[in-house]
Amino acid sequence: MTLRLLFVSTSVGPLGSGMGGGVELTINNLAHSLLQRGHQVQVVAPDGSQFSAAPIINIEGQLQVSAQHQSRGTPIEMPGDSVLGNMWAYARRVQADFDLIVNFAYDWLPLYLTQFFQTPVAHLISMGSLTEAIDQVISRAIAYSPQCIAVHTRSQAETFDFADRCHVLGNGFDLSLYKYCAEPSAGLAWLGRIAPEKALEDAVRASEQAGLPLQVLGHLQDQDYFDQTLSQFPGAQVDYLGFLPTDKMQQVLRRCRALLVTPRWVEAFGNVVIEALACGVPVIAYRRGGPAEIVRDGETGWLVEPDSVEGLVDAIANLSQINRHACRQQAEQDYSLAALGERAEQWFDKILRQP
Ligand code: HBI
Repeated sequence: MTLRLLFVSTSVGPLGSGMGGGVELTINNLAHSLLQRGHQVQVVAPDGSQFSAAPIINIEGQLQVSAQHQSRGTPIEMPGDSVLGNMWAYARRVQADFDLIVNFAYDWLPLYLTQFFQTPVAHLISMGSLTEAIDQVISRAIAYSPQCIAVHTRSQAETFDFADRCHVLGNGFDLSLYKYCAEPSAGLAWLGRIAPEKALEDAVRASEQAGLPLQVLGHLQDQDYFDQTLSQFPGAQVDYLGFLPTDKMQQVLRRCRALLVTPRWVEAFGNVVIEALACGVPVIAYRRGGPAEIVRDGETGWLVEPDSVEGLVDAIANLSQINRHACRQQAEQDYSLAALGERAEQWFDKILRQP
């Protein structure tokens, strides 16, 4: 059965700006995978969004404060002319034209509104547990609509006390965008939003100790943190290339010997891990969160004791044991658009079959 789907985007930035981090790629990939299966998709997003995969409605208003720097007790805050409020006012107006509404914002409002909509609302939760208020409102949404919550990995689900009530969706990518590279010609890579919870400093220190250059790509969210990291390791050879669109990013990534993934927090998934594997690039990651569920230790990369820089350096020294073709094969087996589309349809079916 073809579904008419309304995607309501993250509230922290326009699609295409990089401010939404991994959610931007997730929305793009999920739209592609469902369009390929004959469903209709329309996207609602903050003004200034760029989106090629499906028709997009740009909504004005003030962006939400990013949740990942809030402490557990932080109360919900909404700016005056909230883009989140405006996006959901639009969704309410058009809900009768859709079979299902999918929310991608890690925010209180859409979760709270679940019970007030006639069209079923589904939520793809993009981070682990961060605040009491969000945990409580997700539990309330599950009480009203038991199948409505999906996450990316089991370890992300485990950060919530309703772990067994979440669908684990993984993620999926248009692997044709990532060109396999059998022979690396560059040093190491680090990819992601540049902010303290991503612990770029560990990758810089490890590259300095390994005597290899480090190419850094991603949205520069915290300039002070970045400056402080570079000044801490004057001997490191760090090249910051900015936030690049997928094609330009993979042209850099594919030539690298390995991607270093150094999350200080429980990374919900780690889109960058799949992007590296798709290029044949081994992944060296802390054994923490989503990346630890994805990387096959000793086969498609190395899993390292969390926060151990010497562990990263040892893994870098053992890269020759990793077969780059096995990395590409893993991406094709588990993380293609077809695999994601299949898992998403199963999730939607369960929601739509609820009494
Ligand atoms: N914070 N309030 C809020 N809402 C979001 O949708 C959000 C966020 N912080 C980070 C974020 N989304 C994404 O970058 C991650 O979920 C990937």
